[in-house]
Amino acid sequence: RFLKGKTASVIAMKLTRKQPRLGVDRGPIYLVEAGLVDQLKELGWNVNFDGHHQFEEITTADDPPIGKLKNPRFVSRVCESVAQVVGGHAKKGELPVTLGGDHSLAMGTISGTLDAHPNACVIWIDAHADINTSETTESGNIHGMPVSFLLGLGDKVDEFAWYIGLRDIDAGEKKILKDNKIRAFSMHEVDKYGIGKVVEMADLPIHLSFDVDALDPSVAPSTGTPVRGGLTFREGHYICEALWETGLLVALDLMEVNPSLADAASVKQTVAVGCSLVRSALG
Ligand code: 5AB
Ligand code: MN
Ligand code: MN
Ligand code: MN
Repeated sequence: RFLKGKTASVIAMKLTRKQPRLGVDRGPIYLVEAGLVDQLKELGWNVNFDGHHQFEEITTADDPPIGKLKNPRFVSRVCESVAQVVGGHAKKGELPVTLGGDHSLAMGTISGTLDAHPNACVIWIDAHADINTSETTESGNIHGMPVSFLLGLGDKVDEFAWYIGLRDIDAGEKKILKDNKIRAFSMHEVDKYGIGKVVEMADLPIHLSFDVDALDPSVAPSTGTPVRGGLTFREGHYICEALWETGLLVALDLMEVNPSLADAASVKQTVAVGCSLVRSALG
């Protein structure tokens, strides 16, 4: 309903400096090498491969922490350019699929989506809330903060976030969720109501930001911050399928695939699950 035709733009984000555990930048390369673009073509999409974006010119800059925030200038400038790339595709009526990479990229992807679809809502599938602020963060890693930064942008982002799959929330984050009346479905609700009920609620353009660590580590082991007790293979796919069926999906992020954090078999498994989630979300 919000797209013009069936064109997806695949944007692979290669970047390194944002997490202490390096390697998350290589995730997108693996996903593309696994044949994701051709797989989407087989599903009937015109695919615009927007290449592996690199940010070397930004990484060389001197970037000492601001307060607790690590690599703040780098992250902010990368996200700015991600926003332009995603927004450009979205405005043409395409469905941007951004592969990551560090989840702080979602500040860029979601800003881009909102440029084209100002009333879009965000569905955040994650083991974590990623809503720490520069005050509440203990790690200083910006991938734990994108949602609070986005909310901070103010009135543009009213209808903001739902969360599904939460099971590792910091104390400061819990308060933010409560104070902002953000609907969060933890694994407790997924167990209690079933994943089907939990996804039946959107009627706005949907930006799906899927952190692969929402899945159980037995399903997707190659990721930076795995937490036990996650979504099953089927639950993860069901969410993607159900969102596709709404006809409202306008953008997708698949984030936090990190091929440097596991043995070859686990990497292969995680990359395969990642591709398969994207295929499910795109029909
Ligand atoms: B991810 C933690 N809450 O703020 C923090 O993988 C973890 O994008 C953040 O969801 C995990 O550092 C970020 C402890
Ligand atoms: Mn996470
Ligand atoms: Mn995340
Ligand atoms: Mn992470």
